[in-house]
Amino acid sequence: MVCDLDQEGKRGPNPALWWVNSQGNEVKWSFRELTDFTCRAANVFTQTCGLQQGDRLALILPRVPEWWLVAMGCIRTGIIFMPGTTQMKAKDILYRLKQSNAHSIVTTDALAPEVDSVASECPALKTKLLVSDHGREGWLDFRSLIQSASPDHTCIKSKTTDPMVIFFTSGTTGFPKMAKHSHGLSLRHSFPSSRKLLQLKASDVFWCLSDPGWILAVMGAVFEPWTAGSTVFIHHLPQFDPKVIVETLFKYPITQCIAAPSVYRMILQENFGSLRFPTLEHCTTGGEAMLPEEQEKWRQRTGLLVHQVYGQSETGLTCGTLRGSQVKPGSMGKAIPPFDVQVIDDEGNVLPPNTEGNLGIRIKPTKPIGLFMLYENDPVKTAKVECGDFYNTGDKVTIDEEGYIWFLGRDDDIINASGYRIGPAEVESALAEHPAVAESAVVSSPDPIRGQVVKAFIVLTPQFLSHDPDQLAKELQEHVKAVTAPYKYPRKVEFVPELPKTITGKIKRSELREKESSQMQRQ
Ligand code: BCO
Repeated sequence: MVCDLDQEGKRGPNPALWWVNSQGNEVKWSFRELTDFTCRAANVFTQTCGLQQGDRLALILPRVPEWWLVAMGCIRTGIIFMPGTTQMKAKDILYRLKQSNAHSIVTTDALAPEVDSVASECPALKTKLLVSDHGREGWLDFRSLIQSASPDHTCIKSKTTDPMVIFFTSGTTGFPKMAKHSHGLSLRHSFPSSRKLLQLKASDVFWCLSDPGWILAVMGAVFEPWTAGSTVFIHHLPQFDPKVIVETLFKYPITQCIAAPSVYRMILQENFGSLRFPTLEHCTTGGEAMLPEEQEKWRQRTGLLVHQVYGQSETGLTCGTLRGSQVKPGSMGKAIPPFDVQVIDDEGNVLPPNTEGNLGIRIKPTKPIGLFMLYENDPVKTAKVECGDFYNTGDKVTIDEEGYIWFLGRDDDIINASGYRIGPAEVESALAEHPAVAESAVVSSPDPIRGQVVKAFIVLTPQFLSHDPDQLAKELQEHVKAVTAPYKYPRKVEFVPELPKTITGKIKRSELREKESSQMQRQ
């Protein structure tokens, strides 16, 4: 089990965690130290904070070593942790705390005021833990508590079916759903079928570039590497900068990395002299689709193939191209057992090879280990994604005769912008708070670097009709960045006199989406 980090001193000599930042600071923990610190974190939660198995804890930290202590401390105690990106604003945090009835939150200086501004609306919230070098009134100081806590802790005997983590995931309607996973999510990474994907060894230094708010980081920066005894490499990366990534890959002995396709594209777009990294052996990508030409360009520049994986917050690693197996550029590889992945129609019938349909994961007669349990507090949405004997991902794919799966897109309103899953309602609701917006419709628009970007079609209120459109577009973008997580802001804005609607008044987002796609194709 991942929690037995030290395995009685049997781990290799390499650090378990290696954290660096651009100021030259470094933290290296052995597996023994990590066991010690995560036991201390467990004791802080249960003894100091009075948290119990099944309680919920919101974990909103940037890439700092304490993130790993909190996550592992929760796993040891059975406290359900809920990772979230530090891009969140007060409104996003309030929604999460209320929906989940969170008992505790761990965050940083930057977000503490946002939490304080909404905490009175969250009666279940009992403890607030701050990861900082400074104290703050009403907050417990996580760093000093870790120093004084006992390193003796007995890990709970969790069942595979006990809840472990909740990911908030955007849907086509409304606000994010809570995809609840059991401890089976971590267990699955120890299955031989899962180990074949990256074939990590104790000597590997593995860098997952995803923000720790997403499932990709929980898998790629915790379960995958630590199950193998590899080093988890972390760069603080407060802002994304391709130059820092390239320098890091030259400077440190990183052997494997995983990042969204947009990261690879943004590196390729820059004029770097050489991309022949001295120790990098294996590259993986996930979160959005990568085009064959992009994979080929990366191979030409680095000499390395990019291996695609596919998954959702609901499913974890679902398919991928195993290390050492044939890479079919543009394909996201084959199903990873125990998932039985099939292409299904809307009734759950299995379709033959090379036929477009939905990517389905068989859940009957037995739900596979590693698939989410349910959407918390939402039986209707949980039932909606069940389709015959399958969980319906809603992603359109085909599968070829050899079992390779090819992503085609979605036919609903979800936007996948540079690996972020964004629901239109979240952006439309943020826009609606601005006095200039009478109505808006938010859709995806194709983008050569980010795959897709958020585009907002906006009907203005009469008093703003005479405003300078460029300036107003900028103002609305800044407004969205200020009221919700900025990754959702509309990178494109178009003012329109009216929105296309059905007879019943429903906005026809599909019409706007198609208009965007055909316009981009013509360019
Ligand atoms: O581009 P702009 O500068 O106009 O705006 C950016 C940021 O500058 C800005 N921002 C960030 N923090 C802010 C802020 N503005 C105000 N206040 C703050 N506190 O907001 C915009 C954020 O957009 P971004 O995050 O896309 O920024 P960026 O820097 O361009 O990053 C590019 C990527 C590629 C690094 C980023 O998009 C990214 O990390 N994408 C990957 C996401 C990911 O990991 N997805 C995986 C999900 S899990 C999954 O899919 C399952 C797979 C198995």
